[in-house]
Order: sequence, then structure tokens, then C-alpha cells
Amino acid sequence: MTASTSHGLTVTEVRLTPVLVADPPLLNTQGVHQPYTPRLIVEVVTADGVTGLGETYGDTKYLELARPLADRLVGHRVDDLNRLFAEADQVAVDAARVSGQVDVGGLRGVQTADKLRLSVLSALEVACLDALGKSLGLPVHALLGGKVRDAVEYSAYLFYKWAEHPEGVPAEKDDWGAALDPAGVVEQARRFTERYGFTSFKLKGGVFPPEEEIAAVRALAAAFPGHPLRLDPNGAWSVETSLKVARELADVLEYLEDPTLGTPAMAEVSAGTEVPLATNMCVTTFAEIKEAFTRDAVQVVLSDHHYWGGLRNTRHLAAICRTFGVGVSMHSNTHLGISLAAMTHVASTVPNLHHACDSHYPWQSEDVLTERTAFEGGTVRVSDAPGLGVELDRDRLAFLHRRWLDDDGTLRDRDDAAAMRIADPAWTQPAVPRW
Ligand code: GKR
Ligand code: MG
Repeated sequence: MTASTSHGLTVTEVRLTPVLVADPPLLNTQGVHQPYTPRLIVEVVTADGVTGLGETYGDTKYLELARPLADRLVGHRVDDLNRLFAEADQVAVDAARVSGQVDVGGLRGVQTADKLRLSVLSALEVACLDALGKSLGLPVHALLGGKVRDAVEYSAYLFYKWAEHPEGVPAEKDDWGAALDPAGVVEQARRFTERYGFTSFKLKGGVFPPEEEIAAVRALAAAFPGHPLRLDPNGAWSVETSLKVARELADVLEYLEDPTLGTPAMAEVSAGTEVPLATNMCVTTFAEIKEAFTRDAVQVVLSDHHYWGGLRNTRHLAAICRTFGVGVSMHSNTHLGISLAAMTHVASTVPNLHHACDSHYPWQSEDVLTERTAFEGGTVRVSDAPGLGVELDRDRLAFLHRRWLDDDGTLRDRDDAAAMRIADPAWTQPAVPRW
């Protein structure tokens, strides 16, 4: 690399644009998705005028950290990421945001200062890799050592769902219809296969009593014999209930995801069943790995490259999992196409990825890209174009940002319980375990 190209990689500006994105009324154990959900879009601009894109969670607690972390990047090169990560802990995190405990209201595991920072750094890292790839004419997967597959498999992410958001709540319409019983879940799964060709299915559970969710998974097994099935109640069940569900669905489950909360309880379930357990809640930081793996509490870790701190950390996680003989894959949260591209690039480089990743993307009718990413046969093709291989649509970005600016603050922090209380004012956050 010449001195001038090296200088050209220096970050001159980082643009941070919070947006609100339409989201259907998807149910989970903590309530229902709000009609619009916050995301943060990151643009890293280099001295050469190249712009790299990143995306992460957009709630206030992430936005608070985004500006100070982004400021530390300015003046450094996009290929100088290790230093940014090393310096990041000098950025203070509001103590009120940190509990050190599993945040029952968050579905994303333990809340630590480090994890909040990593969730923001992930978007800066992805944006830097996108800019670096564009500058060098290389795809992001090449910067991670190269792809080992040309397409990444995703699973259909099924949700219990209302037909629409509560009356009177401003929202976008969707054409998925309601899914509130086994027949509705099977119908939703059929649409997913027709529209995107998915061949494996994950059902978000913890919404109805376990018997009803067992019936829904049984109905899926009957409708799609032999297809991999997962059920994820986000820790809503006791150990006893988890074991009962595992027993009743042992012949059809690929894995049971976060049946119960916390490593000790997961270890108890794991000891009592042959059904593999997966998690995106009890192992969400490197610090949690030792206890979970030595106690054999989980057999599959589902990365979320956002809170694991980006694509390189996701590869570190995969290497640790490989060492311990633990499987690895990815779960998702409401996200747009930049995150899907990032997930696809890193997933393409992980040799030990033996389970389809899940993605909320089909639920998002809106995006900030000029072209939506397509699923073909349930897979996303790995782009070989420079960087992530996606292009920002500035008009769409401005439109979704305007929605964020116009919001009075009620939607800027995802709160599924508050959204549920609009439909049912008496609804309270269920105690854990719920069943
Ligand atoms: O979108 O309702 C949801 C999910 O429950 C999400 O918040 C979870 O983080 O999908 C995630 C999961 O696998 O637990
Ligand atoms: Mg999960």
C-alpha cells in the first residue's frame, strides 16, 4: 500500500443517523413489537471519499455511546480497528444503563457496560470493513479470511402475530395476517416457504401456555416432515416445564432455544434431555462462556454480531465454540439490510456453522438500501462486490430518520410491554419463569 492510499484510509467523518423502521405486531413473552423500531445507521467516510456502512440497535442507550465512540474513530484509519476497540472502555457508560444481570425486559442477556459499547463498536467495525473493502476492491468476507461457502442458509422466523397493531395506533399495514394458533403458524410457515424458500423454521414461543406451543410445533412437523424445527420462549419456562417440552418434542426439534433463564438452570435442563439447547441469552459475552461450556449448559451458541462486538469477534466466538465442540449459529433482532449483509459475510467465513441463521429481515417491509436483499431457496448469496456489496438509498434514510425526529420519544426505545399495554392496559410484565 502506498503512503497516499494509506492516508486515504483515514476516517474524516462518521455520520450517525437514527431511524424508526416499520415492524409488524409480533408477539413474544414480554409483549408485542411496537409499530416502529429504532435502528442506528452508521456511515464512516475516509479521506479518499469512500463511505462504509454499518447498522446496530438504535435505542437511546446505544445512541448515547455512539457519538463519543465515533469521535474516537475520526483521524484513525479504517484498517486500525484493534486500537479503537482497545480504547473504547475509556468511553463512560451511564451507570443507570448497566445492571450486570440478565435484563429480563431486554431479551438480549446480561447488561454490562462492555456489551453496550461492543454493540455500538460492531456498527463502526462493519462500516470500517465496508470502507476498507471498497477502497481495496475486496468483499468484506475476503477481509475476514475468505468465504468457505457461496450462500448462507437462513431459517424462517415464525412469530405468533396479530393481524394488525391495535386500533388507533399509527402503523404500516402488512399482508401476513394473524397467527395465533397451530393452523395460523403453519399458514405463516407456508408463506415463508413460498416467498423465500426457507426449509427450516424457528417459532418464537413464550407467548401461549407451553401445551399450545407444543401443538404448534407438532403441526409444523406434520406439515413439513423432516424439516429442522426450533422453539424459542426466551427463558419463559421453569426447568421442569423445559424438560417436559423437550420430552414431548424430542423427536422433531433441531434444538430448543433458551427454554429457561441463566446458565445454572440451562445446565439442569441440558442434563435432563438429549435435545440440544441453543442460546442467545445466557451466553452473550466472552465472560459467560467458561461457566456455560464447562457445565455443558448449551450445545449451540447463537451469535448476534452486534452485541458480540462485530464480525471479527463473531469469528473468535466461533473458534472458541469449535474448540469446545459447541455449535455456533446466529439469531437476530429486528434489523435492516446492512446488518443482513454483515451477518451473511461473516457467516460465509465460519467453517463450523452447521445450523441455519435466523433473520427478522422478511418482517421488515422497509429498508435503507437501494435494493432489498433476496432470499433464494432460503439462502442469501454471498456478495463478491467490494465491501458489503450494498448501497445506501439516501432518500429512504432521510424518510426513516424524519420519522425518528417526528417521534415524541415513545418509540425511540423498544418497549414490547408498553406496546402490549396499549391493547391491554392491565397487562403486566410476566414474572420469570412464566410457566
Ligand atoms: O424480536 O421478539 C423478538 C425476538 O424475541 C428478539 O427480541 C430476540 O432477541 O430473536 C431474538 C431471540 O432469538 O431471542
Ligand atoms: Mg433466541
